Amino acid sequence: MDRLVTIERHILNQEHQHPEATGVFSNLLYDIALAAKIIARETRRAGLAQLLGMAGRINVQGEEQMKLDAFANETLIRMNAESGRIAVMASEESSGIIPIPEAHCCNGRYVLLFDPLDGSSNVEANVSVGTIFGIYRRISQSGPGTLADCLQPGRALVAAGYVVYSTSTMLVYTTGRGVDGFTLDPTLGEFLLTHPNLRYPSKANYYSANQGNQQYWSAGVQRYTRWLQGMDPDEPSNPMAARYVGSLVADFHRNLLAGGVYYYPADIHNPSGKLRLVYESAPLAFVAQHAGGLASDGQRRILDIEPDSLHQRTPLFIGNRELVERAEQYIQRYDQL
Ligand code: AHM
Ligand code: MG
Repeated sequence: MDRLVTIERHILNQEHQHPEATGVFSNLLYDIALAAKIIARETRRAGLAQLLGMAGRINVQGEEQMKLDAFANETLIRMNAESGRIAVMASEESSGIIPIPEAHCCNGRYVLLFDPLDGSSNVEANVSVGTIFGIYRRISQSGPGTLADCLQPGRALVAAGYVVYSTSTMLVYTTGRGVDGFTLDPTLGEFLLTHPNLRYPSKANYYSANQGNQQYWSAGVQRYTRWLQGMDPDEPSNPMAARYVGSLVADFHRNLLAGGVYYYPADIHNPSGKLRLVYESAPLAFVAQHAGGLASDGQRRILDIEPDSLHQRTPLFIGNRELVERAEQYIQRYDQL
């Protein structure tokens, strides 16, 4: 019989590889896994509990906020605010930094950034949604954590990951030593290691983009799309299949397992694209990088971008390395830079 490895066991095994580890970081990862279980439970119960529908609030991005978003946001905040492990947090659903109560922040060594429920417009249609998180070391020396703690480039991440709430709940994360995936066994209430050492397959099968926006894309992105479809007359290629869930986490996850590229480029209405740098693009870029993939805004590596503000947006091309590099080449060749 295969060895059964729970996420707790896995985190502990990793901690043992670091003799200097104090266990604080491990406990932070447990807290996130527990928050994911609570959100997964609520996602399943959403219909029954009449949580579906708009909460009647507008979030900081000017979008209608679903009740499940608010629940996921509050769960992550409650789980981490008083743990003593975190100096400061920030969330896509909160306008400023989320300060930690004075009594709990000062010894907190880590910074937690998250998109609590990504793809939430899909909730009503029973389509997969997700949580994305990134963890940094604080850079401020003492006292409450600061905005600067939250505005670090993705290359400084110490861990990042995501949770997909779907036919099963999966948590995928990396601390920079390989990417591992865990599936929640609902009968045990445990995340079990089901996808150790995830790597992008060398052959990519899918591309994922909202082609309804195609007419608004730059010439380079439009031409790149034709190449993905095997229709660039100058660069023969095999056509790839299109798959677009509209939940970044779900599209990213499928492309990680089956090989592919997700992109949400800039367009004439949204010159910086749609996705948020610190809550969505940078954490997934860190996962992609450690699975042998790549993430770019079309010109720069996502992990090298220094954020200016919490809710900053960025174009995103993410997935198999060759496909992302190819996007950069098309943009360089066909767009007036
Ligand atoms: P959200 O964080 O408000 O849910 O927005 C992000 C989502 C991504 O999950 C998804 O890939 C994208 O927005 C879909 O956007 P669109 O409907 O424009 O294709
Ligand atoms: Mg999101």
